[in-house]
Amino acid sequence: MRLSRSFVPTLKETPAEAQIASHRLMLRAGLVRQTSAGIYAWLPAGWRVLQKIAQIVREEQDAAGAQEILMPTIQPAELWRQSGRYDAYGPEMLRIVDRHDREMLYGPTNEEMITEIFRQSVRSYRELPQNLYHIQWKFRDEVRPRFGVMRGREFLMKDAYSFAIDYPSAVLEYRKMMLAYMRTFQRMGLKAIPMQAEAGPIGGNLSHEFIIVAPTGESQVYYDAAFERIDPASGDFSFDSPADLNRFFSLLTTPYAATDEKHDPALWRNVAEKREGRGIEVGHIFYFGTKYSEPMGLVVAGPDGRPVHPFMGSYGIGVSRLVGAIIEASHDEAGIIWPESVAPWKAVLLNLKMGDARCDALCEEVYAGLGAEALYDDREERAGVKFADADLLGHPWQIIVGPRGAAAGTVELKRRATGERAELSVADALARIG
Ligand code: 5CA
Repeated sequence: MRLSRSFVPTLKETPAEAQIASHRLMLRAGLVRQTSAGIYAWLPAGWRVLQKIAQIVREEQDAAGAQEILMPTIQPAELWRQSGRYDAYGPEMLRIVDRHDREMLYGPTNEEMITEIFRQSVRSYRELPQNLYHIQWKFRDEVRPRFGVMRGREFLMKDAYSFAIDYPSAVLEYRKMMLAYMRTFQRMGLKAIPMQAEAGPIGGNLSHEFIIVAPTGESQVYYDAAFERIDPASGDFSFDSPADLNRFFSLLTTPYAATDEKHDPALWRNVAEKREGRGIEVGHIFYFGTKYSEPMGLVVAGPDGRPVHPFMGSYGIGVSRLVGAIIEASHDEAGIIWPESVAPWKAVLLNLKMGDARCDALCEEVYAGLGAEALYDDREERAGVKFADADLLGHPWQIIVGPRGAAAGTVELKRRATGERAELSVADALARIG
């Protein structure tokens, strides 16, 4: 993409309303703009990041055997009356009345709706287990939306829902999601720590939060460094092997990890390598058995012909929150430092002297060689402005073309994460970027 024709409205000044680095940087780098309290428009660079994150989430859900669907944002109140949550959910739910005076709501989550879909369609234990997910906008009228997309009112969530005929097979679905989550966050350059959690308004009796450690996290966390050595991407764990899933689960749940409320200094004393920090919750999973299938009358015929209420779980990832969380985990004074897997563009090409025939020609050659994952800063701007915007936007690679190099047929390649620079031929620079 040519920056001169793109909508990437960067800001030099720090927006006064932004309290934390990710919020400031998302506004300054032109990723998002707020349109109402806690509601954001995603601009081209931000939208590219959001889609890349969603795609990683999608690939790992698919690998775990979950199937993608898309449920509506608007739901009938009636479904929530059946589960008993309509009144319980309180003022966080955005309630709407249509022209026929029917009560509707903008979904904060979809347990009721997916249970209704299953109730219409599934009859026998032979059709289970199933896990269905979607990536869809949610609305929660948070009392205090803050920190930009980290605690928004409208936000993008991946939510998956599993159905099983009995407890052991429900637990396997839960453990598959744990493995999928660890792989998902690892691909985004994040170290996530699963922590036993309260189930809260989703309900149920088994629940884990996935926390990434960053200085601006909302809660204090304590954990054993053993987590940092777990490699979920190793070929040792297969979604098809219950033994692997159980072994992975025990690797994840044996080392000490706790949030402030649950922190036990007595247990902590026995941890060899202590780690402590602030945590951002990027995912939350729940097993809640028949909490929805029973009141909503979802039944299937069990192996012995008797009716059974399926055992359910739900599994959320904060897709839009992850954009902020990744920035919190990876930035410096100058701006964002994107992990390559989610960067809006893999490389930026800086033409330091637009209009100089050699610079322009060399840039066109490099730009053609880079393909679709490149942004070409072809604006009529000073070099200093281009350097600052490149660091702010956090592209993993910068290719800098100036008159001196252009005369010699070389470019400067800079790696954003380390600041390393090298003077290279075009071919070598392209090879290095890969
Ligand atoms: N139904 C369950 C699982 S699908 C559920 O809704 N879980 S949740 O409430 O924990 O939300 C899942 C994830 O969405 C959270 O872990 C968090 O990462 C993200 N999330 C929740 N509320 C917000 C919010 N206000 N803004 C941005 N992300 C949010």
